[in-house]
Amino acid sequence: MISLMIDKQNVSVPEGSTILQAAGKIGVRIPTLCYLKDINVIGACRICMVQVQGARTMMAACVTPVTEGMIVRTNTPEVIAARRVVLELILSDHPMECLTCVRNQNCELQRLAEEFNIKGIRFDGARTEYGIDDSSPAIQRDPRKCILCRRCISVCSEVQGVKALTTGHRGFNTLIAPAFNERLANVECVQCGQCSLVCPTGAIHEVDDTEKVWAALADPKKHVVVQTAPATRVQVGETMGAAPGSIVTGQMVAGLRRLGFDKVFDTDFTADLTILEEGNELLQRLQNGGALPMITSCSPGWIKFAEHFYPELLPHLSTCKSPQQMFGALAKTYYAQKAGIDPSDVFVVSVMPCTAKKFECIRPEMRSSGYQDVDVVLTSRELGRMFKQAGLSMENLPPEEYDAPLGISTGAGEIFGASGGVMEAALRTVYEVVTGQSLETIEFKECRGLDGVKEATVQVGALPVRVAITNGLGNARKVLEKIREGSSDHHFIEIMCCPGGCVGGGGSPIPTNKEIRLNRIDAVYREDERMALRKSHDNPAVAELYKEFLEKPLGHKSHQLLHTHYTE
Ligand code: HC0
Repeated sequence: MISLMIDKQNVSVPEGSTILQAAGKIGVRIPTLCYLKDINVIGACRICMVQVQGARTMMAACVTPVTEGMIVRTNTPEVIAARRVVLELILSDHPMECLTCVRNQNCELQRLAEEFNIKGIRFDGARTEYGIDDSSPAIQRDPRKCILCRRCISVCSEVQGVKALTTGHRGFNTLIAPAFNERLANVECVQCGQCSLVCPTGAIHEVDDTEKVWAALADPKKHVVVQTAPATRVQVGETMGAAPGSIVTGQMVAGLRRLGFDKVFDTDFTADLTILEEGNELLQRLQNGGALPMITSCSPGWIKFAEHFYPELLPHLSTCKSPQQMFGALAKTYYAQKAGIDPSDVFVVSVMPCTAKKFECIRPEMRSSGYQDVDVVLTSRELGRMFKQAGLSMENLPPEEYDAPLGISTGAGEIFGASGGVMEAALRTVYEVVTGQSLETIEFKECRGLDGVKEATVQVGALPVRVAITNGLGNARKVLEKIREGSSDHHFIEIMCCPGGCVGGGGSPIPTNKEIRLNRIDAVYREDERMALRKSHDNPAVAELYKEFLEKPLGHKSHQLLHTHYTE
C-alpha cells in the first residue's frame, strides 16, 4: 500500500493507483472531462490538474500514479485558476449553442463551466469550422462541439473493436472523425451509438426522430402503435430523474397512452416468439445439420459488425429477425387483420435503448408486410424528451397494463435486455421442449453478469449443449476468431452488440457506466421474478398467434414474415 496526503487528509491505496483514485477513496472529487474509467485514461484535457509538493508543474490526477509520502493539493487558488484557463480555452473554440443543443442540461462541459463560475472567455481566438456529418440514419456528428477528449475513439476501438473513429490533422486543427474525414455512413461504423453514450458534450448524438412521431400521433388517419424494448422499462425513469435501476413499466405504458398512442404493445411479446422460432431452428440444426455454432441475430449493431468484419460467418447467424422487426411485420399483418385496420394506416413506433435499431428498420430486408415494417425508432433518451415535452412525470402516472395481444409477455422476454438473457430465455424453452420435463430451477445464473465471455454446458436430454455469451463486440471477436479458425466447440452463441446487453445500449439515458448497467441488470432480473409466466413457450398470446395465424414455428408464414438471410 502507498500512503499519501490529499488536501491534508491521509489516505492509503494500492501501489499503481492514480491520484484520482486515491482522492475518490476519501471523497475528494477532482473534476474530469476526458477520463473514462478503465477505457480512456490519457490525461488529455488537463481539467484534473492538481498540485504535488515538489513537482515543477501541475499534474493530471487521472494519469499520475501515487508515490509514498506524496502531498497533493486539489483546490488551491492556483489549481482553480488553472482549471478555469483550461475551460476557457475549450470554450473559446466551442459554439455557444447550449440552449438548442441536444445535451442542454446534461452536458459535462456545461456543468463544469457552471461549477467554475465561468462568466466570460478571455481568449477570443479562431474557431474550427468542420461541418456536421448527418449521413447516418442513427448517429449524427457535430465536430464543432468536440472537445477532443477521445472517449469516442477509445470506446469504438477498445470496447467495441470497430475502430471507425480516429484523429486527423494536428494541433488546433485536430479532428475526431472516420479516417480521411469520411462520413459515418461510408465507413465500418456499426451504428451502436456507444460513442454517443460517452461523449461529454453534444458532438455525437442520436438522430432525433421525435418530430416524426409527434406528426404521426397528430394524423387522424394513422393508427399509431408503439412497442417498448425489454430494457426501456428499467431505463426511461432515469431520463426523468429516477435512480438507475428504477422499474417504471406501468408508468411508461401510461405515459405512452397520454402521448396519444392507440395501442401500447411490448417487444417482450416478440422476444418470446423469437425464442420459439430460434429454439426450433437450433434444434433443427443440431438434428439435421446446418452451420454450428448458431449465433443469435437480434442485435442490429452485431449484424452490421458481422457484415463488415466476418462476412464468411453470416451463415452461422440464426435466420430469425430481431424481436423489434418481428413485431413490425406482425403489427402490419396479423394485428391489422385482427383489428380490421388497413395496414397502410398502421404506423409502428419502437422505443429502444439502441441507436442501431434506427438503421435496422430501414434495411431492405425489413419490409415483409409489404410496407416498411417499423416506421420510426426512438431511443430511450428520445422518449424521455417526449414525456418532458408533454409535461408528464413518472410519479404522477398511475401504472397501467400493456394492450393485448401483442403486449402479453413472460419473464423470458424481459431478460432479453441483459447480457446473457437471450441465451437464458432460449435454454428455459429448449430444455423443456426437448426433455418434456419442467426445469426445477429456471435461472441459468452462469449466463448472467458482465464477464467478457461467459461459457456453460447445459445437459439437454442426451446432448450436452455448449453455449457462450459475449459482452460487447470487442469480446465477440474472441469467439468469432475461434469459429473462423475452426476451433470453436460451441453449439449456440449469444452476441449482443453493447456492453451489458441492451441495458447499456447506445440509446440509453446518459450517463451510462458500469455501475449503472449493473443496477439496470439487477432490475431486469427483478422484473423477471415478478412475472407470472417466465418461459416463452408458456406465453398464451404467442400460442394463440400460432393457432390463428402462423400455424407452427418455422412454418411457411414464419419464414415469410419472421426470418431473413443477411448476405451483404
Ligand atoms: Fe434489445 Fe431486442 S433485447 S435487441 O437489446 O433480441 O434495443 O432491450 O428490443 O429486437 O426483444 C434493444 C433491448 C430489444 C430486439 C428484444 C432482441
